[in-house]
Amino acid sequence: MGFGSRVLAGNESTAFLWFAHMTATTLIPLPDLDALVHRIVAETEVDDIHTHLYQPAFGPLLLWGIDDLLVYHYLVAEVFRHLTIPHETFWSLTKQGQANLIWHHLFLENSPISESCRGVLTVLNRLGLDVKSRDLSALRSWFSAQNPAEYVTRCMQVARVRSICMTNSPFDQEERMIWDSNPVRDPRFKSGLRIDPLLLSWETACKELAGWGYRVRSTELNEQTLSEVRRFLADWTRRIQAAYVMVSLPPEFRFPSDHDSSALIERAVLPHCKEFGIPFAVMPGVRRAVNPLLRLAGDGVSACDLTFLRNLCSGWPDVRFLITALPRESQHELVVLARKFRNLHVFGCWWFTNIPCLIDEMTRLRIELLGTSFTFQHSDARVLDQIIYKWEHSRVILARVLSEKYRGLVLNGWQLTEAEVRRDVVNLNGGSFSKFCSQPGL
Ligand code: FIX
Ligand code: ZN
Repeated sequence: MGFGSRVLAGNESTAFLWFAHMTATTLIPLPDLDALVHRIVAETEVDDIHTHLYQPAFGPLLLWGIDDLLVYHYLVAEVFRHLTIPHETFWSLTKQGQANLIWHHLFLENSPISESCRGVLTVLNRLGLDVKSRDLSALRSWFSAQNPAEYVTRCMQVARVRSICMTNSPFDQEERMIWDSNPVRDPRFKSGLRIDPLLLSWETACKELAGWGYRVRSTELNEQTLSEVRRFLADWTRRIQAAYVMVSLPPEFRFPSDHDSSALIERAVLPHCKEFGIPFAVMPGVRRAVNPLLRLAGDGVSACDLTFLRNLCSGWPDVRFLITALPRESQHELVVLARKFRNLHVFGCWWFTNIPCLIDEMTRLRIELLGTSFTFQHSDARVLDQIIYKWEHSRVILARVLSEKYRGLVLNGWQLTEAEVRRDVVNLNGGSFSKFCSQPGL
């Protein structure tokens, strides 16, 4: 079906889609709508608004290639279900040794049908590599011949990702050293200022701030300390050109409360976000280190109370809040909150919710209650190549859900142009986010 064809709703002669720029008279049966929506969703470039990737100038911080794909913490958690060796023995292996074990247990001894395993195969297949020979050494040779800078471009092209937002933490020593060397910015890579230690472990963070020359005292969250915290936030926001300030939160997080985080948020973070006109992104529901033996793979999820979000949105109507929540149980309440507060923008299916059955459920829920005024997905990729699978797997679901929704409109006699479908898809993949971030009058 060409662009600009006209779509008829099966035998419903009054219900049709009207595609713009077209050979206007071609009548297309409704079943073709599906293919068109899939194509538009597949073609439309996305802004990936939360990842753990870095621009190539950050050197070893940018992870990519087969071994990093295999030792992704999602797969580490899965392989321990099959291993009988002590955890420490696994950790004492080299990255390749760990990857060998993961390949053996999750790909050879069992079919790789979990979402994270399937993702590795999607990546390899879309890069044109042979997966059927199951030859890990051959895969390694191919990856070792790639040049990281060119490979970034290739992955972004294959994944049709236009921009990638990094997670940048001043509290990460390795990353700080790179910022200190004033890396030339790659315009495709945006920044998010990550401040978990500041809000969740104030005493330790305070010592670090003091060491960096800020006149802060951990015992007193007084005017001077809070204004120095604001100076710290301002310095880093300018330095990294942060698009937003970001924190992940434990299930028991409350606001307001008598925890240090409350004063820090109320008297430093929120005034800072207001002054710089940038959102505060909150990611609630993660229970860190449920099993510390698994290291990065050991975090879990617990139901969380979103009252803090209602309090933030209603108490600070002139601050914008971004949110992605980890528990499945929070998703309905969250979307209803977004209907009540225009300073709240929901984004992505985070981590344990980034699996097809929940992406499908959450996307329907969000579209049915919010239309296109949310951000459909973010990749949360830690390994560059993952953007290929995370976006492809999600796009298939978005296309399916959208196509069903449009079909319902057509059956009601609504007419719709291809340009309108493209507009909706753009909005769901970064357009609504940009509008939200630059919305005047908040
Ligand atoms: O807090 C976060 O940003 C999480 O996404 C990570 O901590 C987590 O480890 C992850 O990679 C999830 O996808
Ligand atoms: Zn993340």
